[in-house]
Amino acid sequence: MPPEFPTVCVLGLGYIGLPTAALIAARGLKVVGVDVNPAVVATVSAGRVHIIEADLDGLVQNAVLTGALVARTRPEPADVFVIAVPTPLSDAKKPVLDNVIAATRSIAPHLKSGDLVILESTSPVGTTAQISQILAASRPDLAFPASEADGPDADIAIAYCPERVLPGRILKELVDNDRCVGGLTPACTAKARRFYELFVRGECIETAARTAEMVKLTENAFRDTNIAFANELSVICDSLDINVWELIELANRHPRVNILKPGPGVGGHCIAVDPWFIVDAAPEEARLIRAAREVNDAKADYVLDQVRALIEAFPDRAVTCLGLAFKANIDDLRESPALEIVDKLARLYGGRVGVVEPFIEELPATLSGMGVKQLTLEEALSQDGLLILLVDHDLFRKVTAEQRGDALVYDTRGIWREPSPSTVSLPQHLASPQTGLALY
Ligand code: SAJ
Repeated sequence: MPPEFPTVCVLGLGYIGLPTAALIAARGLKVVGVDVNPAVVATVSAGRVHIIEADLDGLVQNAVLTGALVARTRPEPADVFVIAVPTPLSDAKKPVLDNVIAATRSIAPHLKSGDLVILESTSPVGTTAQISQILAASRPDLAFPASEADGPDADIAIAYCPERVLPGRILKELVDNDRCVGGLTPACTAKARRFYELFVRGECIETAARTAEMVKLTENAFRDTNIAFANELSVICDSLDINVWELIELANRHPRVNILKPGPGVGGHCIAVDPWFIVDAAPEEARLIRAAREVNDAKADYVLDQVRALIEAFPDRAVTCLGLAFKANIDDLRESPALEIVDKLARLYGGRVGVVEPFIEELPATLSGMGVKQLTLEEALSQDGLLILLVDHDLFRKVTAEQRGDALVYDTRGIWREPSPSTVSLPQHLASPQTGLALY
């Protein structure tokens, strides 16, 4: 029996699109990867990758070598079209769908009866129905599914199927994780499920498109709200002079309590972004979700205020921030609270600020332009200055109390629980015998 989906066109060759395209190609389907950035197309066409992700380079190289994957700047006819383009936030915290709409318009001329269109990009509820309307207006010769109705079988199937992968484990999780498959009609859902079952080992669970759109947003809003609870706890504990790390460790001994970890704020292009899509759709009802976003966004300025108080109290000490990435052990600075804090410190103290970031070769120009120096961890530890730990990279976790010596430590991630012999971890114990410093 001939394959139902011999050719697939993946639009957007980023963190999700490129691994998805390579995985589908590895399953023997012909894949046309499309990106509006010619440099990305050139890189992939050469069998190389422009993003750091475990095992992706080998998969792409092999797919390109065998001809299973080709990269183009414009879509071509296919049996399945997967839209995996960015959906950023505007300054007003509104979803920006320009990329999704442009990708939708670009595939319209290539559609034929029997094709399947899948939206994977994180999108506001109702976007899948919106792209169906856009396509219907472009191709009156074809019948498109009405949103949610059981309507007659359309010529084109349309579904929303979000990914839920963790950077660094993308190829594994794309295959192993359960997948939510949300068609505009049951026939669309069934067709999309048959497609994903070609390369997904997790369960492909059927639902309606609007529910699938909300699932993705819900997962990340849930995580953001739980992180906000931890962050708010850390601020409360500072004011009550309680060690928040000890508090959480004890509370989590309860069999049904799992409090997440405080940090300097929430970064990345998902957790810090997706909850705003819900707030935008239901501004009156999404009060807790909005409040969580505001708590997490405010944490960076809270940390900044604590650091400024330290710097003012210890004018002779060198200041070194440990970490710029938005989370541990990656090089991604997108929406990073650490980067925001260092940037604001640099505007205040310029060349007095140093940074250790083991996952990047050189500092962003905005920082080096203000005189910020990139140091090695050894250089930072040798200064006995102020160490502001912002990212819990494994490299930093290994630093012992002895190695920290006489440095004054502000550990925003709670990875150095044992205090150095002559210093105390700030801000939980803001008073210190050596300094008489009391910051409340
Ligand atoms: N963070 C904390 N404390 C915690 C956990 C995280 O401060 O206890 C911070 C991190 O430092 C980081 C931010 O939150 O700055 C986000 O970290 P993350 O690991 O939650 O975020 P992502 O964006 O790498 O991955 C998330 C995951 N979503 C969920 O866990 C619900 C991943 O499964 C999603 O696929 C991904 O977002 C996405 O693509 O949406």
